[in-house]
Order: sequence, then structure tokens, then C-alpha cells
Amino acid sequence: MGLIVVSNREPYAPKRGEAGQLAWVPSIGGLTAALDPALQRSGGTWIAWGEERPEVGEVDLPQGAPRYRLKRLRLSEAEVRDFYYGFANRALWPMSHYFIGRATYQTSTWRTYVNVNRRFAQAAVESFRTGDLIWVHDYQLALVPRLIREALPDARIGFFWHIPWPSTEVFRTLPWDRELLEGLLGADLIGMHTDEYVAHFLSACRRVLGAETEGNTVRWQGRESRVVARPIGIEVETYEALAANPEVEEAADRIRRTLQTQILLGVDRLDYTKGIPERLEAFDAFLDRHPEARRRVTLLQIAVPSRERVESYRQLRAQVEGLVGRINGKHTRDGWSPVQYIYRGVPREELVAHYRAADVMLVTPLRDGLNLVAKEFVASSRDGVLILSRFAGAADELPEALQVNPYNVDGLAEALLEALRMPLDEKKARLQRLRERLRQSDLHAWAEGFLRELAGT
Ligand code: ADQ
Repeated sequence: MGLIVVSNREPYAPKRGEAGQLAWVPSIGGLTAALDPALQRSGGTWIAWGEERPEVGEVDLPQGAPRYRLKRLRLSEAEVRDFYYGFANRALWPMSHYFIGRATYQTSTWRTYVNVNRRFAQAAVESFRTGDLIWVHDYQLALVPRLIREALPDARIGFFWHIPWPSTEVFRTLPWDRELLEGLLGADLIGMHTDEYVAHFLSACRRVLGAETEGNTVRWQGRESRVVARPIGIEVETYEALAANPEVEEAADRIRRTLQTQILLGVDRLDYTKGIPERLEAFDAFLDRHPEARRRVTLLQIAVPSRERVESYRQLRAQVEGLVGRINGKHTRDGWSPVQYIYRGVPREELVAHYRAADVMLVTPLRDGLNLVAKEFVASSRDGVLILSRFAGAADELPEALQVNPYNVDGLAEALLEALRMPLDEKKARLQRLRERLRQSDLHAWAEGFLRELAGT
């Protein structure tokens, strides 16, 4: 039994070596880490947007010891603009994160979304052999399950929705609410990160479609789909091993020696859902209220550039840079600056060195499907404290974190004080309990568990 994975992003990206040869390098991110081993075991096909040039249509991976085929769909400039930036990232992304004020619903981008989803579905149908499992990922491809189902009525199709599923009142603002639900209900098994998202989804099926639901099952047009909460994990052992690596430890020491203060850390894609301006404001309020903390604490914010073609992301970048400048201008004393800002993606070793060096990790999204950074910190830290937004899906699984409301600047400033004053024993005990829970369901268990459930449905 083979596996067909359908996702927007490709698992390996082509890189030209100095001699002009083409190397396929695994993409960083949970999906490649989770599904590449599964595909290597079972064989099959991964279908994705071939974002990186050159225009290679198909390639067998991994290079040198191929186990499965990557089919790379070429999208035109207009398709990328309307399907990816337009509909997925200007309509579905803000709506699902409760930012309806930022959502733009346009018929033209919706049409392109439908057409591009059709192309992904067609590629999956062409690759399918009887008995294969099909696993489709995320909000860019919500229509794909139904489009495949029309061609392959008996195929086993799974879908994972990686972002929040909002309350029905918000979801219904989408002019194509029915179409989206019907697209997803082409799947036999639909996974989300939390029970709350599942409950919202079931409610949308009832209220928007008038579908019948019983427990976690939706009945619609003579078919049944099961909707389950299965939060994604991380590769706990990989992070633990990296954290214990002497070179990473040395890098962490260097970060501490350079700053010479306690370290608060933020690591995020630069996205308006991640609450970075609110975090900076809270740190500013904290320094106003506790002048004794000056020179003793630094906020290190690492932000990865993201979706820069979308205007609101460019505005956010300017806003964050303005805030960093204002706070540093206001509080800087004797060679100490309160905020250090890094605007780039960093290699995993460097990321773990930062997790390891941090006294307090600030994960304070306004809304987040799950949030892997929180889990990566827990697996890497020795005695740090995690401050976690109650609006991150991961909050359900991480109750020993200091949970905060990221909109409450005063509350966030208080949590900072509590974290910085927490006794060592308590910090270690909390981390220990958090880490035990992470170990119970790591990334590979997540992927295997979902596929097993899909095969059994
Ligand atoms: P994202 O919104 O991208 O994911 P997150 O879960 O935090 O959010 O994953 C980000 C990943 O990027 C982490 O693995 C992190 O290590 C990495 N990263 C962040 N900043 C970095 C930097 N400066 N340099 C290098 N790497 C960096 C979406 C949803 C989430 C959900 C995941 C998985 O929005 O809610 O948890 O998918 O389902």
C-alpha cells in the first residue's frame, strides 16, 4: 500500500552546487520531518507546488537512494498571486485566525483557488493506485479531498487542517463557506489540532450545510467523515540531542556572554497572528514599571521573513522595526540595549542554542493553530520558563507553562516578572512535566497514528 501526500510546500528544494549540479535539500519544517520517513517506508508520491526553480517536473527522492516520487506543479505568476497570496493568505488565513478585518474576499482569487486545487487533485488522481492512502494538507488545498473523491469514490482520503478552525460566526463571513466545507468533507478523516477546532468545524457543518453530526462523525450527501483532534508533535529526541551537543552548548554560552543579562526570547515567523508588537509593548511596560530590571534583562526577538508580497506583512515589519527603535531609544543605558532584533531565518543548531540560552521563552500569539516553537523550547531548555498564550492550540497540551492573555499588556508584564523570579526547583519541575507529555506523542507517532487511523476508517 503506497502513500500519496499532497501539500502546498515541497519536501525538498533544489539547490545548484558550485559546479552547476542539482542537489535536493530537505525543507525545514514539521511536514517534511513527519512525512518524508513515512513516504520513504511505504513508497508513493508527494505532490507539491514546485516553487523553487529550475522547472523540474518530477524527481525521485531522496537523491541517491530514491524511495518515492516528487511531482512538482508549476504555477503561473498569476496563479501564485491569486491562489497563494490572494485567496489562501489574504482570505482564509486571516479569517481562520479571527482577523476578519484583514480578510479580502474576492471572486477572482477564489476562482483561481478552485482551479489550482483542481490541478493538485488531478495530479493525485493520476498517481493513485488501488489501495493507496491519500493525505492532503492544509488550508491552501481545502477543496482537494472532494475533487479527488469525484474521480475516486473508494479511495481513502485524509486531510489535516494546520491552522485554527474559527467559531461558525466568523467562518460564515466567507462567501464560499459551503464550498469549503463540502471540499473538506470529501475526506474520510479530517484532523485538527484541538477539540475546540473540531467542535467549531462540526458546528459549521450543521449550521452552514445542515449536515447531520453524531459524535465526531459528519454525514453529508450519503458519505461519512470523521473529524478528530490530533495535535502535531516535534522530533523530541532530535531537539534533546541537539541541545546536549557541546557545540550548541558553546554557542549558547557565547550568546549569554555577549548579552551579560537574563534573556527573554521570541522566535516567530513575522506574522500579525504571532503577537510580536503586543509582546514588545509588554516589555516596554515592564521596563517602565521595574527600572531595576534595566541592564539585567534583554529581549532577543528572532523573526523569519514571511509573505512579504502581502501589504499587511510589510506594514507589520515596519511596525515592529519602529517599536524596537522606540523602546531601545527610550531605555538604552551605558551600552545596554533592551531589545535585540534578528530578522532572518536561522539554522536549527543556532535556534536550539538560543532556546538553550534563554531564561524565558515568550510564545504569545494572538491566535495560533498549535505553535511548534513552544514545543521546541520545552525539548531544548534546561531550566527556562515558557510563557504561552492561551490562544495557541498548544496551550491545551502545555498546562505547566505560564499561560497569558496576549492582549493584556499588564498581565503579560506581570507574567514576565513571575518568570524571572521563579525558583530554580519550580522551573525544572515544570519543564520536566512538560517534556514528559511531549515525549508521549512526538512527530513520528503523530504521522503514523494518523495514517493508521486513516487506513482503518
Ligand atoms: P507556523 O505558523 O509557521 O505553522 P509554528 O508552528 O510556530 O508556526 O512553526 C514555525 C517553525 O518555523 C518552527 O519549527 C520554528 O522552529 C521555525 N522558525 C521560526 N522562526 C524561525 C527562525 N527565525 N529561523 C528558523 N526557523 C524558525 C503552522 C501553523 C501553526 C502550526 C504549524 C504546524 O500556523 O499553528 O503549529 O503550522 O501544524
